[in-house]
Amino acid sequence: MRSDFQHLLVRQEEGFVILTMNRPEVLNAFNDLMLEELTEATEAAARDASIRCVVINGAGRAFGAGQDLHGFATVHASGEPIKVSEHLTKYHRLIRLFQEMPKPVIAAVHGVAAGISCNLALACDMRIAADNARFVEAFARIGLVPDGGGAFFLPRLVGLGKALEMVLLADEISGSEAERIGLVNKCVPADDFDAFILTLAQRLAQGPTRAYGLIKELMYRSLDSDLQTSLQLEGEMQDVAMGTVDHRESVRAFLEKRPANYTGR
Ligand code: LHQ
Repeated sequence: MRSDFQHLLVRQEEGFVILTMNRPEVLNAFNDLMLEELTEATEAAARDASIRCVVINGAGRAFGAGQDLHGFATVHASGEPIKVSEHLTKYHRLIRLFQEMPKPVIAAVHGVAAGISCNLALACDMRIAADNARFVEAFARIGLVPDGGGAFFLPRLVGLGKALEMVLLADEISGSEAERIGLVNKCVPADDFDAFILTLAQRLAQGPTRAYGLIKELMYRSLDSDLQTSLQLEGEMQDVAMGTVDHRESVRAFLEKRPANYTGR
């Protein structure tokens, strides 16, 4: 994977990659280039079979502050009619990549995660927060609706009532509160955060990657399915999972009373 990006750091580890949004002077607010670079690197990570887990985080003191508002001021000043929906499709591509890549994607959130940065974290498979994390569905603060899949993911994670409270009031949610309401999987002390993320990514990268990909597909497709469709799908997915090298290896390992050695095949 190329790593000479302007606003993205790429740290390649054994079996996983950490993609770090890198515009710390504006709390990693998105400009067009950072979005393009994150999308390109995510696509490369999705394609690369040697990468079995992807971590997304932010440089400096934050995860991300949403869309860069400086660009908004320029657009408003131009007096041109504003059609942001086309621009949003670029974020939608990234969200679909997170969902569709057959390997786990972790959002590692420290400091503030606001606006579309917050919602990109919600589109990842797992979210780990540092105890200094601040989640803000900032949209209503500037008279906008939640974008970046927020209306889809947020109520599914925290329930409709809490989701509406978060988007209507746009108040900050701390890391510990985020854990309590199910917005994140775990809140970790800031001092232990980097080590925790590395250990988790390593664990997932050493797991049964084919099964992880099938699990993602089954779970995400079931969200929009009726029971019968989901039951049908689980059978199809299990047929595939039963044929994987990792499944056979894990059964052998169980019978031989030793840890399984998953190769992701
Ligand atoms: C920023 C930003 C920022 C530029 C901090 N832009 N500079 C809509 C339409 C289309 C496409 C995609 O998405 C969207 C949805 C969106 O995401 S709209 C944007 C939503 N985000 C916001 O409204 C957040 C605006 N920022 C804030 O409210 C605060 O900065 C937060 C609460 C994030 C952090 O507060 P503090 O920790 O007190 O930091 P700060 O305000 O001092 O910010 C530090 C610097 O970062 C500062 O620059 P400066 O030169 O004064 O040091 C800010 O201007 C800059 N910054 N967010 N989105």
